[in-house]
Amino acid sequence: MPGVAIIGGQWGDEGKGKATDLLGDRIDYVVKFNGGNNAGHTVVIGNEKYALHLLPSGILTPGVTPVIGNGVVIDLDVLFHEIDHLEARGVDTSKLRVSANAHLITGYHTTLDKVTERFLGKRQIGTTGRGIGPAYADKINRIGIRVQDLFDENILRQKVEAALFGKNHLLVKVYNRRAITVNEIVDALLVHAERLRPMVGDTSLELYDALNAGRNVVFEGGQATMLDVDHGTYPYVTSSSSTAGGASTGAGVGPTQINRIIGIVKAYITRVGAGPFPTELFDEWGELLRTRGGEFGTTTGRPRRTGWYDVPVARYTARINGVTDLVMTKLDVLSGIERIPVCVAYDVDGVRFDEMPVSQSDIHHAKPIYEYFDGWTEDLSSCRTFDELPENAQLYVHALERLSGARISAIGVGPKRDEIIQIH
Ligand code: 2SA
Ligand code: GDP
Ligand code: MG
Repeated sequence: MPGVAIIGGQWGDEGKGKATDLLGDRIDYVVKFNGGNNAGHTVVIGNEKYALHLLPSGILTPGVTPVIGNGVVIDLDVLFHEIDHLEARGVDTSKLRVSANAHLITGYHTTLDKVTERFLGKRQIGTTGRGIGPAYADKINRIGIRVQDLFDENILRQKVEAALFGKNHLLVKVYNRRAITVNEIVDALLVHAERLRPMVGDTSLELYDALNAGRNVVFEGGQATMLDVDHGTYPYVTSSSSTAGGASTGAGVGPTQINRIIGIVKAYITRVGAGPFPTELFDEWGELLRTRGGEFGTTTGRPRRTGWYDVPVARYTARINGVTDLVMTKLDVLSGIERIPVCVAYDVDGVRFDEMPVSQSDIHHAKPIYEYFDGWTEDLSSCRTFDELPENAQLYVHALERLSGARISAIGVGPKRDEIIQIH
């Protein structure tokens, strides 16, 4: 502490929500800096299970100030639905702060996301259909609608008009859909303006002041390194910066104020949506990981693709993010597997790659080179210290630590808040 980033180290769903929650008692602010309601973080507290999409998962810890940073794209219907849902379950959301510079997802973004995917056919990305890509495209194209635009109807109307220009042509002529009117979008946005107003501010300045006052701030990454628009398996990526650098731009905080960068990795690996995945399993082992690990999307319920731990991915994550330590989740899921394969390098058409290949074609052709580790049969969920783990589980963790190039500071042994072994 004070500035800690939590970053997905694989293709998402590593258990970032749980890792953020783990630091809960010591944190003052939790900032979501990228993505939108494509994210899905599941946190289990006691017998209660919470699925969060747009709100940072730190909102579940009393006293924490949750922040939606400028790098996020916000669907206001979803935001208020999520707030109402949490309030109904007794969670206090009154401290939520929202950046005036965050962009808004509107009806035309979700429509475009869905129709474009359909028309891509075999080249589909497998998006979550939440309008994420089109909203970021407008941002980069400088025709996005920002939170602050809600508070001047004239400006809002002009901006929506500019954003719709061209889109209606596409929707009607290419995709055979009805045209979207300026009025319907403006009305749908303005419905939320007054409720949102008190939450809106200069969150970059608020975080600057907080960090300078010695407050502990967690920057909670959505998606993951391999889904980052620059560093992931492009074009099979999300449209935001989900690596550590994104925490700085997406929250408006200088990089030197982020002191610790925690990469979250599973003891195996999953992916949702399309795109290359070298260790993917299509056999009963893949099914076992999916069933045991509960590998179904938090947002869409889609079954996740599953595979063995991938060292080149972990090494890449450690490098791209400047990871200070790794948290490894879901070690418990591997109990009962006699010999656990770990991909230590790739074979690309006869050439060995110890590091992630830079060429997209090479990543698509990469075949895993496996090393095998003896497994264990014990249930790990009650282990709370490293020494309590079966010897082979200890050896597995030590081997992955050595191969991945970053120290492992905690190990997840179950979905519950306390089912974790803290090493450092
Ligand atoms: P998008 O919707 O434009 O961001 O989709 C682009 C790619 O990014 C992937 N993506 C994700 N991968 C894993 N988990 C995500 N969130 C949900 C969860 C997923 C769900 O946490 O469980 O519920 O299905 C997430 N969000 C985006 C997506 O699969 C595309 O490959
Ligand atoms: P996120 O997107 O990275 O926050 O991860 P998700 O919440 O989408 O998916 C991770 C899932 O794994 C959730 O259902 C968690 O409750 C669960 N989980 C987290 N850590 C562990 C662990 O150590 N063991 C087990 N069995 N489940 C875990
Ligand atoms: Mg998730």
